[in-house]
Amino acid sequence: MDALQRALSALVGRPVDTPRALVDRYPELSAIRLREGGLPPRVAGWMLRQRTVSALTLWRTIFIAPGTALAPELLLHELRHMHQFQGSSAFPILYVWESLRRGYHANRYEVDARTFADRRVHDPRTDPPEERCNVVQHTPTSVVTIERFIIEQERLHPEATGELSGILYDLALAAKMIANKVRMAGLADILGATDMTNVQGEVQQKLDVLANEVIVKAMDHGGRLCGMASEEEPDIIHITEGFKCGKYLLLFDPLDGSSNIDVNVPVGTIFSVVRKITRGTRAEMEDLLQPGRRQVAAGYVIYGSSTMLVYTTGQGVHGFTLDPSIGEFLLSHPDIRIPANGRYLSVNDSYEQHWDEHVRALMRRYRGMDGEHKALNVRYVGSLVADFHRNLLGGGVFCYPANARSPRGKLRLLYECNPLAFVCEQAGGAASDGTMRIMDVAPSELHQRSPLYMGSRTEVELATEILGAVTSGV
Ligand code: AHM
Ligand code: MG
Repeated sequence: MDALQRALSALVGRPVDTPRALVDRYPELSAIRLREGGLPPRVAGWMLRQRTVSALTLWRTIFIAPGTALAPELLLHELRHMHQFQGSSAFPILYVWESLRRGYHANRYEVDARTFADRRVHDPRTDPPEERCNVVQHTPTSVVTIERFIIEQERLHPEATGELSGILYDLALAAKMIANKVRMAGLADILGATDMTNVQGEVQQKLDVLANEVIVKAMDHGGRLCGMASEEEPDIIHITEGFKCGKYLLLFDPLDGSSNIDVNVPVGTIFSVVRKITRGTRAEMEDLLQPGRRQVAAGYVIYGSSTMLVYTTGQGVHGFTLDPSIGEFLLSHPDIRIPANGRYLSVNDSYEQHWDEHVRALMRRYRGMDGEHKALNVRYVGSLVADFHRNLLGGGVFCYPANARSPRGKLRLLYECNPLAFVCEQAGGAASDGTMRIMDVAPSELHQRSPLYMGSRTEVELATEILGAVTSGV
């Protein structure tokens, strides 16, 4: 056994943990797997006529040469190579080609990785999160639209094909159309549309069904998606025949919290993008049932006092506010960081009688009833996007525990938990189902439900501690 382990370790190295202090400071490093030793760094070294290179990234694994210090610059640099890998499976070939053409130091992938690591390490925004997040000041003649922002972000990725950016534009358009419908919802009665038939003689649809249709129609013809799944539909939504299929899939909840519309409470759209993993052009169930850590983009739109779109592609979280006068989403909240400690607790405690004793104990801790934890302020809108958005900006924890009536809770893993967990982790927070990191849960069905504890890192860690969980990533 020992001999086998030694042989394996000589080939693929041995796993090492990413230092906790580094993950705390750079939460994005929780996405990497580290191995020390093995053949990969040596083979890469031989190619460069050295004994070894200090680090080499292959897909999600970073191989470190023995004795290499785990400096943040190095790990962030390699993390960037991991993103480049995710952007194109042809990355190793493109990398070698770039090195031959421009030389190792001028290789665009190297320049990009150096800039990324350098900026992240020296950017003052990486200091411990403040209670307030950044808000952009636009001048009367210069604004950053979502389009400009996406293009500028894309330039940082030499390997980007523009397809993901296209998906984000199309989603922004769908969001504007839905925002428009939501704004008009209160007028439906006045305009006489409650008899199920509108002025054109068309049957009036419920807003969530309408939002579903808006998104499907905005997304199905761009040639970037090969399929979709919606909380509103039971099965895979295939791309209509005649339209080109792409390599991404979109999962979404078109109008979350839609029962709140009648009482003028904010509602939202939640979305998640994953890459196709099966062969062939049509989406398969396997493509949709991927764990959340494989998401390449995710976000939400909140239709509140203003409409905001917040998204991540794994490079931080950025928020855009819709300026209705020009019909554009403008960058308003760049690089959102969630405060490490919570201020708010969002939970529906009318289920208390159905919770188990551990959940009750956790809620007592959050309320400061044990005399140890600072009491959190309870705020529960009952509209996930609104509750999450407030906690993201102000610090807090959103909980939807399992209970005796709903043993898996209420929220859907693929349409609600995973996308918001990706946003939350990218903002420096955490998300758990009480026993494990949400984004590591392997889904087995499209409409699977999951308990959810999500928000400021300290509060989610308390949840996993009290619920007796062995966690990864939180
Ligand atoms: P929906 O997808 O049917 O709209 O339900 C999801 C909503 C969430 O927005 C919200 O957090 C939750 O349901 C509220 O549920 P409850 O009323 O059980 O607290
Ligand atoms: Mg929902």
